[in-house]
Amino acid sequence: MAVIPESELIINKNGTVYHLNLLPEHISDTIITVGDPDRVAMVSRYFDEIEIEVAKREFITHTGYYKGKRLTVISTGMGTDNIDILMNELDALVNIDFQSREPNEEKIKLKIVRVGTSGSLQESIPLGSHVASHYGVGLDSLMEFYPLEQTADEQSITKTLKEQLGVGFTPYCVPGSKELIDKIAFDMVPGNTLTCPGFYAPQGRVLRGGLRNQNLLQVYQNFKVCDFQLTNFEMETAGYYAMGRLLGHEMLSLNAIVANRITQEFAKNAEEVVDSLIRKTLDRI
Ligand code: R1P
Ligand code: URA
Repeated sequence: MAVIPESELIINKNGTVYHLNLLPEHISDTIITVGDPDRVAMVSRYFDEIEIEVAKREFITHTGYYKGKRLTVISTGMGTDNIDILMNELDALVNIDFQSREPNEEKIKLKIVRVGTSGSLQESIPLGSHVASHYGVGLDSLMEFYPLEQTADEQSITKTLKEQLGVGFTPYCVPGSKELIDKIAFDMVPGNTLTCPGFYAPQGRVLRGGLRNQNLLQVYQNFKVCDFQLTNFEMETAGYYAMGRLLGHEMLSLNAIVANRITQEFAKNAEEVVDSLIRKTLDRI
């Protein structure tokens, strides 16, 4: 098997992977990810014991035990560019031998669950809901660079969205893990999550920068292919799902709805909505 050069898989002097700053033994195969670095402690405060705490840039990692189960929680910051780094480096930690710089013959499948905040695109999904992303639809450019394969149904969704948005790029569409949905999200609102490359104009928000497509929010809200509709948006889910498909990991994105863009409300108890999603996830993962 090909040796991966030093410039491609960068290993720090202390043997840790470049951005995450972690050694293979620092992580569990079951991982909760969050966008906000401060949310890591909101998860690990429920651990019986914290074994490892590592920080570099926006990637804060705590590994410990919750009711006897070894879990890792990592923050990613915002956006799919960070998910590119997170997923490649987590995969390298479990599937590449750092001594020989060769991929291991036997591949480890990680279970990765995102616990994030999100805005609702439907009046029927109110503030405080917990939405499980059955699909992630990406409007970001990450998958322009990977050989992602998509089914005919997935391609029909992204082709229609491209036409309706009138954009020059093709979105991508990938499902989450059915096993993780059944195990963790069985009582949550089933949804299809739009992953946007920004919080303002890409999500139809106007402060002073303006908006090219004045009907953007309506296009998202009314988008329909057979029974496929968009329920909510955020900034990472589709990147996770696509990288999970490419690298062979099991992925689930869970969304605490803190904004409803149709009713134009923002949750006054956003921390509580996130905390109850954290507790559900910890108990079921
Ligand atoms: C924007 O406020 C951020 O919140 C959402 C979006 O995906 C974006 O990262 O997720 P997190 O709360 O997990 O960061
Ligand atoms: N996160 C987002 O990306 N959008 C929202 O509206 C709320 C949280």
